[in-house]
Amino acid sequence: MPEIPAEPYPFAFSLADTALVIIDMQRDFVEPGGFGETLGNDVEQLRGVIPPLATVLQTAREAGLFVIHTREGHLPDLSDCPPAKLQRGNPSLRIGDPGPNGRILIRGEKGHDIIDELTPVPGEPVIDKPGKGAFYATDFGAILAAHGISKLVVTGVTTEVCVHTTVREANDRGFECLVLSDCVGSYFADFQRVGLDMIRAQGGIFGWVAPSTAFLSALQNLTPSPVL
Ligand code: TIU
Repeated sequence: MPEIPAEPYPFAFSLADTALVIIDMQRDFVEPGGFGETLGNDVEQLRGVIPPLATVLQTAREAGLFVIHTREGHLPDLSDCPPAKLQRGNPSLRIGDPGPNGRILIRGEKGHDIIDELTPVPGEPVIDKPGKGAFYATDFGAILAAHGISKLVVTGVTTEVCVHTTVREANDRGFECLVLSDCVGSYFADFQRVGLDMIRAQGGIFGWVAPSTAFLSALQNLTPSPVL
């Protein structure tokens, strides 16, 4: 079985049992005027994730790896948004309020959709989730099971919120998770560093961590070179 050099030790995977998971690469988190900015964050902190993640996505598609995307957001009537989440903090705009890209974090609005650089293609499921974790109140687990997936290569934003929550949910459900360090992003440099440390500590208590270059090399080795 191919292995990816990773911490705390190599991550074994195959094309058949592994999915690339892209978490919440939505305008609402990485572009100005969205949910992330209303919480007081500088969205520029996340934009460095886009180029390496676009390369990973393209290479995964070429290799035939199963790709699945998630989006955090709520129904227009907010019936799936707990009052605690709606009221939390002191945002400049609340979930459902009108913003420059439509209503904040509402399904169907421009701000809720995935950024142009990472637009899903047919065959790549998009999981709409009301919470931070991809498993909560979604078909994510059922879709992975239907495809025979037991290993997740996890990317997206933010490292300490939706990426961590999803990795912890996946870990408790028996999945093995490799987090690509340059393809996950945080609004806070310290959280990025410590968030990755938390995953790989204690012999990989929640999973593995590797740079995208290690994953790309492993994928390219699986793909036969064209005969000239
Ligand atoms: N605020 C923050 O860091 N993240 C979120 O609210 N959602 C996700 O991480 N997707």
